[in-house]
Amino acid sequence: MGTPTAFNYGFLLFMLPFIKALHTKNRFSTTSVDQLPLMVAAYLMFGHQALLPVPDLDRTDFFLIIGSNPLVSMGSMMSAGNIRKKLKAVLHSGGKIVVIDPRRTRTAQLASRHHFIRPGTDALLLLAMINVIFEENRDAMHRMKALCNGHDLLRDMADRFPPERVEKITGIKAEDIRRLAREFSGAKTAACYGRMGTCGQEFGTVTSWLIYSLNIITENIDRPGSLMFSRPAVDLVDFTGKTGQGGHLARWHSRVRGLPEFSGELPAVALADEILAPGDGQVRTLITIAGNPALSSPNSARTEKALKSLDFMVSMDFYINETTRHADIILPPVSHLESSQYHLACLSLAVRNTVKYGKPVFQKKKGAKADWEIVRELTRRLEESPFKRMMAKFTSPDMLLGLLMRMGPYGAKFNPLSHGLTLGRVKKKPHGIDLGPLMPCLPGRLYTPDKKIQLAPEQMVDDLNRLEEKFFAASNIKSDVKPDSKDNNYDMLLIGRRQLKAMNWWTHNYPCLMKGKLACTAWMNPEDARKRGIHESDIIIVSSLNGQIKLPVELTRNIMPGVISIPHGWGHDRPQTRLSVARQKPGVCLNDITSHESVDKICGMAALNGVRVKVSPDHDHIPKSDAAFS
Ligand SMILES: Nc1nc2c(c(=O)[nH]1)N[C@H]1C(S)=C(S)[C@@H](COP(=O)(O)OP(=O)(O)OC[C@H]3O[C@@H](n4cnc5c(=O)[nH]c(N)nc54)[C@H](O)[C@@H]3O)O[C@H]1N2
Ligand SMILES: Nc1nc2c(c(=O)[nH]1)N[C@H]1C(S)=C(S)[C@@H](COP(=O)(O)OP(=O)(O)OC[C@H]3O[C@@H](n4cnc5c(=O)[nH]c(N)nc54)[C@H](O)[C@@H]3O)O[C@H]1N2
Ligand SMILES: [Mo]
Repeated sequence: MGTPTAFNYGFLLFMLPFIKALHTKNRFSTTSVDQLPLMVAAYLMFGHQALLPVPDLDRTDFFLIIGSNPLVSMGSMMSAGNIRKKLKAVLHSGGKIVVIDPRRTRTAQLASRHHFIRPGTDALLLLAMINVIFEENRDAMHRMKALCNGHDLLRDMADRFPPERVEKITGIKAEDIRRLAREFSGAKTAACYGRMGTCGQEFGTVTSWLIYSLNIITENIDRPGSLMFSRPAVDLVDFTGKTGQGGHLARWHSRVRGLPEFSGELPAVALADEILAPGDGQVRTLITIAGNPALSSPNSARTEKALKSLDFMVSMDFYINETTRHADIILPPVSHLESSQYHLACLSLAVRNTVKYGKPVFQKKKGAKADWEIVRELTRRLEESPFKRMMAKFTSPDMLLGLLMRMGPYGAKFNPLSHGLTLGRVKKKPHGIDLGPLMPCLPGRLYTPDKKIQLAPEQMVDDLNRLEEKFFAASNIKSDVKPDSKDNNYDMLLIGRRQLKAMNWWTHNYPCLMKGKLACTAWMNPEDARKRGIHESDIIIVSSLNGQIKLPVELTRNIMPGVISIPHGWGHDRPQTRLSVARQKPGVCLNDITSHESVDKICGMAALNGVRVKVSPDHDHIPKSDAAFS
């Protein structure tokens, strides 16, 4: 399952019965190339995978952004209208925004301050900040104690990481780390938030834990202006929490590589293994729904080889793209403008509680089906129980949504005199209804057995050994980063990039979005270019242990020396697709050079950032200004 499923309430509401009817343990989604570390951290610390705190942007005095670029992404796992306006408001009211990113992003340029960080070392920065806060008695544990468990252990762990120990590795000076720790803990209110940069790396889960911990030990959780929990009109956390579906970790492992399951899913990097490796349990049939794993999973060549080798494949998608071209059958859903909209997932991550329902803009054609209708029909045909078959036939997303809303925190329940929410009432307000600012809700909302926040989950504490091994192994005491023996001469670190006028891979076929300057170019520091004899607009070769790509380069001081950035979303040159617009400007696929082997051990999240690469000029290629930017 790809990411657009998360924005499709009809699909989300009909997904579970469908998955149950399939009777398979081989379920994969883009969660494990995206936000999985946050969900694992939330599950281990708060007891529920979807109890994810968001920054209370409207009221914060100090906003620390690590590895996210909300001015381009528009906020992720944090829903807010007009992010630019909200960030500016923080600054105008005397607040501060600090950005930690290997690239000086648009967000970093708007912020009060920016620090470059070496990719993949955020956990060390956070440990050092926590170290300073405890060391200088700047923590608020005397007030937080009643709500938490394990702070002594967290303190002991952080004890091992004073700023001086990590400054060279992270690239942030010890005095800057101390200042940041003091500012964060000293602010009236503060919120630290991390996203793709902190999740998509080898230590994504530990980093996500430390981000939450930094907020918690400084009493910046569940308090206005800090990290808070949304309370949406349809509260799936509440609903699934009560039915015991708050999450599971490592109940089973993938057949080939032994990667852990999380809440019924195996990591996306294991999909190709399970298809390619013969033996009992080998996957021979695949259903893809709103996903393009051929390009969006690391090591695309390997994924494509796997897709090609299947016995049978079905895709639910409106495009014949790099993935669906391998399908035997494509089930096309109606377009977004022909479906009604309700943001089941996004409203659970909103910086202010609101509710809104959007009616379809266009009537769908006769015989056309929405995703939920396709899934419902498939469930009906797969399901063995006559009762479930009948249920599948007579329900609709709005029936379920209406029911969940009535039962929800603002709902009318079944009291005819209540003024509470019903779907009918929400539909009458097409501009939406404001349900007010985020409200404190702890400890009531925790799902941990002891109703306390777990500050030192075993899995996280154990993983610090791997972190130390990676960066401080004795064999490597002299150099500040331990290079893997096999990729010694891969001397640059590759990170990704999102572009304003594209949504992952799938919007590159919209003519209006492809007009103008949007292009697939690498960004590199002039210092690194000079050392390699590379000039502005040259075609360069970027190679990793998994492959190589060639693309034009742009030189900019907005990127940390030693780091190269390449946007994802490109690589539309594969044969047999029918993406006529995307094909005209194919670009290259970043995942041709990322690795399916490099993962976060706790949960199997793919390390998409911090990939070791070699960069050289392409001597065969004579740059021809515009033509180079294909
Ligand atoms: N315009 C646009 N908006 C989008 C999308 C899109 O494709 N286009 N995609 C949507 C999706 S699916 C998602 S998940 C969100 C993602 O939302 P964000 O996470 O806000 O988006 P990114 O631009 O990936 O930001 C990640 C940042 O982390 C930095 N980074 C990379 N490695 C590291 C590291 O090791 N440490 C630190 N500290 N930083 C690092 C990168 O330079 C980058 O600036 O965006 C969503 N919004
Ligand atoms: N190297 C690297 N790789 C990455 C990332 C990165 O930062 N760097 N980011 C990762 C992240 S955060 C994400 S979210 C993934 C995205 O990974 P994917 O979700 O696999 O990629 P998309 O291109 O967004 O694919 C979406 C597919 O859904 C289809 N689609 C769109 N809307 C609908 C709908 O309503 N119904 C149906 N049935 N189909 C629909 C589109 O046509 C397209 O085929 O990529 C991940 N991969
Ligand atoms: Mo994503």
